Amino acid sequence: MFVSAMAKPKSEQLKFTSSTVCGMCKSSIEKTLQKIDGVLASLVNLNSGKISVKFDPSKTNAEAIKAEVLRSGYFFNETPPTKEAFDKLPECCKAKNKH
Ligand SMILES: [Cu+2]
Repeated sequence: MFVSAMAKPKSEQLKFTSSTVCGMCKSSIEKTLQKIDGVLASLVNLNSGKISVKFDPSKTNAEAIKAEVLRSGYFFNETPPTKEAFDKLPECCKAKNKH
């Protein structure tokens, strides 16, 4: 009776856009995401800034992932990163965020 619910894979997907402007942004966001316990896979599209993350919902959640992205100095959709984190970014990575 509950077969369909039980067959659901234990992973959820989170999609957001960020402020990636160069290869360094891409790799630092990837590193940030992969450090989070429960993140299974991440895909960062440098040109569009679109990021998708697959995670185990029993270990982490969208809010935690968002917090890590902001702490690493990058936008999570319209939410700007903390100033401290942003200031630590290499100059090249700040370009898009100066607007
Ligand atoms: Cu960069």
